[in-house]
Amino acid sequence: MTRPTIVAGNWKMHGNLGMAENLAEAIAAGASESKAKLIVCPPYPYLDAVVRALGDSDVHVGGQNLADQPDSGAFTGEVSGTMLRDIGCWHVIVGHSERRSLYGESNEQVATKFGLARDAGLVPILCVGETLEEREQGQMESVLKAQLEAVVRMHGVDALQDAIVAYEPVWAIGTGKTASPDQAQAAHAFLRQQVAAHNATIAGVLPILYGGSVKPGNAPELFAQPDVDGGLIGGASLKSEDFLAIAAAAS
Ligand code: G2H
Repeated sequence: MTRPTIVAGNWKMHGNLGMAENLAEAIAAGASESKAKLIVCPPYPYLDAVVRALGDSDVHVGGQNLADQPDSGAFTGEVSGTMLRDIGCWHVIVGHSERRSLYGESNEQVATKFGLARDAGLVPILCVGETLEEREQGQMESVLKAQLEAVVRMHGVDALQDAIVAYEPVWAIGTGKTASPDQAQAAHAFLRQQVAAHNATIAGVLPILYGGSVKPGNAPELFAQPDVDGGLIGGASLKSEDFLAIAAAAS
């Protein structure tokens, strides 16, 4: 089963308007060299400028989060999936570990956001991953299963048909520690098996990205794993040359 390689940049809360525009322009200029499908996820205030800077390149834009409420209402500080779609986003990250740990998002809240993203016509990038403590206590599989099953329980497995999953072990995020290719492959294969238990066809085409200190130097070995379909890149997505070098690791 062949799946496209996807390389998505999560810019987190970094940069300023000029940096966002320059980064988007540089990525757009190099995108045609890449065999991977490219996505960038800037901070909310720069989304519109990045959409414009990317012009008619094939690079897609995504939000880093969306509200857990339907389209509009008195939800100060929130941004809906419909608003993201309205300004040209095609994707949105849901359930990043920083949202789960720093802002207390539960599996159910993440599943709600996942459904609202799809309702808005966005392709959700569902992040899952275990902490170091959970891994050391042998709970990796149960944690991943609970995070994934919350979505399947709420929306059915068909909801994973137009979605992306990103495995991001929390212990590897921004720490410089990357999961080894074997560790990444084991987690990705487990996630795919979980989906296959519901529907083997959907499992076969579901892109599962790896995230956690991906860099140009480790991307080729990670992306060579049979169940690793690309990466969700944080720190290294803030320099166009590094992001494009990671994209170049796609076969
Ligand atoms: C994990 C990743 C991007 P980094 O959060 O989502 O960040 O590559 O900096 O570990």
